Amino acid sequence: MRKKIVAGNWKMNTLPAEGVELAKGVVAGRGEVCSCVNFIVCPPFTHLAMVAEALKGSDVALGAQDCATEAKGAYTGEIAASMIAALGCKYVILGHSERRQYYGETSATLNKKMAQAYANGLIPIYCVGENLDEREAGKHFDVVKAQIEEVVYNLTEEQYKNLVIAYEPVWAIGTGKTASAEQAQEIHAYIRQVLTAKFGAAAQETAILYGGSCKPSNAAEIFAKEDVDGGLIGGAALKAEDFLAIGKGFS
Ligand code: 3PY
Repeated sequence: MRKKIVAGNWKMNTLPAEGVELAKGVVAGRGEVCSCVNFIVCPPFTHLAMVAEALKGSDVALGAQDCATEAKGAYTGEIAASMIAALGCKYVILGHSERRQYYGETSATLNKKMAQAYANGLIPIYCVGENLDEREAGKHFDVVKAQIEEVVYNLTEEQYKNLVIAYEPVWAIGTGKTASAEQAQEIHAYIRQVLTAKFGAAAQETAILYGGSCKPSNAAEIFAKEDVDGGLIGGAALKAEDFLAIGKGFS
């Protein structure tokens, strides 16, 4: 039985006090959603300690949105995986398309970040997905395959057991466009096939999340698909009510 996960990627939104209120709202309403759903919130780095405090005593997990490629040292402005782990993070989002697109993250960068995450006991939420041109050219399968082969295939079997994948079509991020449930299932099944080619039966246990304008009105239809194990949620994660409603999308 695969984990059902609803993870909120807050991106560069909320001030610390607002983030704490949001986290408290998630904790307060969490009981209304099946305990089988694993909620994760990923606030900006600056809020991690305060949000960790707000989550105390609940089963809502904390994640960061990124980590550095290096363990420590003279890397001005960077945040090490050990630092976010020390603040109580269990997860770290890596390879989000905004990081790939605006900050030039490549598979080489992401291999280093993955190594740092594992060295510090964090579970990566590794993001893959194609842009609009790639989708229109019918290259989406090749794109996600390469993103997996170049990074995930380098993991040991032990590391692979602690991995979450998020499929986020770039054309559906912040655009209001969503992949149809059928499009999501098609590519999630393909991702699982690519994972199976390397990791065998263990790929049946890997949670593959859908991301990209996932909201209360479309979550249930998408989550009903066999290979969709939850969502990585952007804008709708900024309102506790909507975030929790997405969790109710699991039937
Ligand atoms: C979105 O849904 O916009 C996201 O990018 C989630 O990571």
